[in-house]
Amino acid sequence: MHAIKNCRPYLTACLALCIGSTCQGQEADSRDSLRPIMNVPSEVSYQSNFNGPGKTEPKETKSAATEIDKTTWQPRQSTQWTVVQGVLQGEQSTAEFQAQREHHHGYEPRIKSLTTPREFIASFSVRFNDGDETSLVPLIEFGHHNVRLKFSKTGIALLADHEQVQLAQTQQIRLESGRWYHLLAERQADEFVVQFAGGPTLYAKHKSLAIPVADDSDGLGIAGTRRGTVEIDNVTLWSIKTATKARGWNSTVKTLTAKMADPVILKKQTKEKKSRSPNERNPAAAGDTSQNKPWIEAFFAKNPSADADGDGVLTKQEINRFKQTQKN
Ligand SMILES: [Ca+2]
Repeated sequence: MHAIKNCRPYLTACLALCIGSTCQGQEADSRDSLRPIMNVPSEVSYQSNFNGPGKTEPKETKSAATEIDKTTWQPRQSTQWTVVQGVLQGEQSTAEFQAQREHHHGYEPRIKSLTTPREFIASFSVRFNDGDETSLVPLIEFGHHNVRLKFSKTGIALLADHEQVQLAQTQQIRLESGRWYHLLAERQADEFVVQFAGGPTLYAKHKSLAIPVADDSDGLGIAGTRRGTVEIDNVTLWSIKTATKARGWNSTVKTLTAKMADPVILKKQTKEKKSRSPNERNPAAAGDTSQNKPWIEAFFAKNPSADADGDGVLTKQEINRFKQTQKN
């Protein structure tokens, strides 16, 4: 009732959107044809094509890798991210890091955007190169475990509420190594819609979508294939005019929901997830962390395995527990 696998209805919508522009199925054309269908943009909160400040050099201009801006992007699980040849590129963590860890090894490049509004319009390009698909990755999510697109060789599933429910899925596009996916995603309240350039569009409405993620991890997150690389490009994030819908949304959503499939319940929430303490879920609320205290950052560098929950942020609580286990 709250989900849809939608292919054909979108073609009509796409044709309508594409009137007046070229719609020859070319990738760039079809990327440019993506327009918000649910939300009305307010302000751009982030925009980059990773070509450097003020530069518009073509990708063929091979330049050395540069460091990423960590005020806007947060690598997870010590995976390695640089800006190279006009794209944001990620690979797995180092062998040294992986050898020290018992979990959250960083086998898949993972990154989180720190500038995604809670309600947003997000347009970007992403591709996954080489590596292996697992039951968890590759994925694109908005809010950690909140609403997630799981890519696989058989299709793409739209999962929500800690991956307990599948709200939509498509077999029209699948995980293909080296293929660029251009997409435009929108969330408002309990609704989420994502358009892939060239189709399809996936829509979902579920009460869990409206609940902010407890650990302040509400941003766009991307994880690649195991031991593969990820490239991200052409990112624009907008805040939206709240409680306002784009013109035509009422009829668009009717089209989108006409062939809605029922949600598929995948699993019950585990007790473990429920029982995590607020501090574990919210490093910022834990006070001193590797993000604001140089001594904790230094401790983290020497003892990466102290980051028990593997979220890339070391808290004082984690240090205390780590010291306790060292004594025992
Ligand atoms: Ca670029």
